[in-house]
Amino acid sequence: MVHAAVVGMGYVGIPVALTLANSGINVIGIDIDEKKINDLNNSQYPLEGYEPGIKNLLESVVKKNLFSASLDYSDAKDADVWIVCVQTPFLVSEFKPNFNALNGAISSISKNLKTNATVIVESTIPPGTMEEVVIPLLEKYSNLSSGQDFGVGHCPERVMPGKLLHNLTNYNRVLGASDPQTHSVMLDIYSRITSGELYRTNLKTAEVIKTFENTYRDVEIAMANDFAKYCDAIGVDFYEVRDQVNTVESRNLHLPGGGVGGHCIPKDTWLLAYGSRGKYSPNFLTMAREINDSMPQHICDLSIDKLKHFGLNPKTSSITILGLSYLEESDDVRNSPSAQLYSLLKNNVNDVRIHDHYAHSYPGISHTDDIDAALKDSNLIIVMVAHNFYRGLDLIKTSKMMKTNLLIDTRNIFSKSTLKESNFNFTILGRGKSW
Ligand code: SAJ
Repeated sequence: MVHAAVVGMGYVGIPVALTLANSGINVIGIDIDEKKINDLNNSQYPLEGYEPGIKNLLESVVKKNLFSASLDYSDAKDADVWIVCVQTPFLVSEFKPNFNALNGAISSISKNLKTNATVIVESTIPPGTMEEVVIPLLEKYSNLSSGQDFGVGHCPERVMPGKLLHNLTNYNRVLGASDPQTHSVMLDIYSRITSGELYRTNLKTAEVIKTFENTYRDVEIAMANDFAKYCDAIGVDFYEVRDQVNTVESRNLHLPGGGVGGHCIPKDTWLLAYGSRGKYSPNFLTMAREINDSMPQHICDLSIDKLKHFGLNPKTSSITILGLSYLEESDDVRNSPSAQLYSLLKNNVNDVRIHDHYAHSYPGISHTDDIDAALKDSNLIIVMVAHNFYRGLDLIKTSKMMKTNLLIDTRNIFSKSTLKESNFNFTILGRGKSW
């Protein structure tokens, strides 16, 4: 094994490249972003977010000359293994995946692929993509034949921001390939990376395992959201119900919220649906996705109704959204439900503010990390993210800072008694309202 190349220096690619280099083989990280390349070569972690251990690991492998980064695929033309970790977004309005990054990576690899090399895709892709898109593209520019002259594998990523190295070095992994030689190369690679189990299967099964894995979670969350709206409609406390239901073995009701964000859950159901190529429409699964997608609109409707109920004109009111990240205790804002809620509210409400003390920036949204500025003279607070910081807010002080004491808690972080003691007129998603 001479060396490996990892294409896509993002949340997936960087940990893979550094962990692989740390196992003692030379790794080149390839990306199209020159700043990222320069940062990496200067041992600067280029992504936002706190990832335990990653800065030290980067410094160590750069110092040992085991890792370097480049814009140029030809720098890796001697690579024995190529690992592709680029984004694969889905265009819901057109019901098709955006393969620009994948096609770009695979075409460039194809022009630099050496005989007997192995190409492994970690990106999450619709079932059928390896055989119908990746292999033909690799053969097109390399004039090599898959199976004879090079191997192809699919090892779907299983990352979670904030726990990148931990998950990568402990989680089980699925190794999809169509020949034993490629499986043995993948076993060598991934046994260097993780102590978890390595399960061998074929390419399409590996694609389905990953898309099912996340679709399953999306459906679990959609169930919680639909149950919560049902409970609000008939005046029952969803959280009381959930506690009792979850005492029954093999029940695991999830939590409702203002939406489902992140880099993978919002798109993987669509990738799965697309992968059946029209042979089957998983309507139940896509309906669950649409329920989760509708949550920011549901919260927007609750907010406007609440303002009007208390005689306030939305146009001249002020709303404070607490939380911009897609997940508590994270600075990751990808597919942020709060950003979607912000856009919906801005169509109806004059002054919409977003507070977050982790998130750095979001295109088109200027949020603040000053909680007092976010709350002062506001009419309505909407808790969208369960950051611990919000649980510690002095609600009596907060109540006095506001013009009117209206509050919508989508993450059930405040108890009803605390909210009542602080004179808030509140709605808790799934737990009804105080007015
Ligand atoms: N969410 C809810 N209710 C819940 C759980 C989550 O509304 O009960 C929302 C979150 O607020 C967030 C979104 O869903 O906006 C996604 O949350 P997540 O916990 O699933 O976080 P992700 O997107 O980082 O999920 C990743 C996924 N892993 C991969 O795609 C490889 C997911 O499959 C994992 O279960 C999750 O990490 C994990 O827990 O490790």
